Amino acid sequence: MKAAIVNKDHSVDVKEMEIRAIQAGEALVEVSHCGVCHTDLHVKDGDFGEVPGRVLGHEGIGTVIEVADGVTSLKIGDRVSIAWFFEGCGVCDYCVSGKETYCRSVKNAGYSVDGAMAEKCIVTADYAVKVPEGLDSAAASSITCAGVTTYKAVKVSDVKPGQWLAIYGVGGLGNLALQYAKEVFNAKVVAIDISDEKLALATELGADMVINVKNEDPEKVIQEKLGGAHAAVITAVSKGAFNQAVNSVRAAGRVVAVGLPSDSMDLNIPKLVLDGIEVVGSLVGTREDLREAFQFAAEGKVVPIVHNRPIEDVNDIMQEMIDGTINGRMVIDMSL
Ligand code: 8ID
Ligand code: ZN
Repeated sequence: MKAAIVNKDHSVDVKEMEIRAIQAGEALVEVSHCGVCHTDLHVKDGDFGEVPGRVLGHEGIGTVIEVADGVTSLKIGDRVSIAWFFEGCGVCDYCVSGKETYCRSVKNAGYSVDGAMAEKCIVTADYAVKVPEGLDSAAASSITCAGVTTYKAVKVSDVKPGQWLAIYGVGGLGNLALQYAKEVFNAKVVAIDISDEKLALATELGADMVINVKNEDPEKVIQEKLGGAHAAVITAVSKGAFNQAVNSVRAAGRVVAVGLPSDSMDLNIPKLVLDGIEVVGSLVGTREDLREAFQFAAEGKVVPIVHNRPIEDVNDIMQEMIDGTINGRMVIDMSL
């Protein structure tokens, strides 16, 4: 089968490979779509460790074409997702207390196991979340990482209806953070980015205020105009945005870190203590979070902005992501 595979030199090749037979507990999925997430860039660059030979992709959607004997959670013909949270151990404290993405034995698609930028993908049947009817596969693909991650991050921010949420970065994740914040959590949103095109999209999607960091200081504007945001979600791949987010929330505000620049952020200790600021990381979402995130998209509350591309474009797409020219998400469509 054809697959997008990471090379030793951090490049990606689309080439033919053999896929092994499925084993107990597994299912074989014929992939139809897989979004390209900025995390795929971090993975291929070795930001979380070197993974030569790995098939990328964790925004996968496809149809089950084979199940191992004894599998009851999936059947042939089911439409399912292949997400970053690929499998947990199922028995540890994290797995049994609603924190399964933090399982210490977790497997991640397109990083520690082969992912969905391929014609076929093997999944652990009990962990492949079904896609609701009425949600098309390209849109579902964008929800499988960008959607669930930001839906969960807004949940973690604990922003209440009518309160202000600052969203740093309105890219593949951020545009969905904005939609979930507005349409599901009924928050007010100030969107911050470095690109006028992305901020124009944010305005179209209902942002109550937009700030281009290149023209204005978001900390100053948000403190002066809003008295500080109640919470912030950072999807920007930039240390600067993390520092600005801390300085743009009001006292007792919560800052949710989602973006993954390989960097450290500054955290002024007196500011942290005297203002009671909370800084918390948030990693994708559980299977239940993904079911919920899918459902809001199926109901049309959240509408992923997707552009379908052939798998051969994977390197071009990654370059476009670095250049910041993608509005929404580029989705590999295996039928192209
Ligand atoms: O579970 C998680 N925590 C998780 C899940 C999925 C993705 C984390 N991520 C991480 C990715 O690995 C990546 O580091 O979130 C980050 C964003 O992923 P993405 O949304 O897929 O990337 P993108 O489409 O390139 O969007 C990034 C946006 O940030 C803006 C860009 O203009 C773009 O709109 N941005 C940047 I880069 N620097 C900025 C800055 N200084 C900025 N916006 C504001 N200020
Ligand atoms: Zn992702």
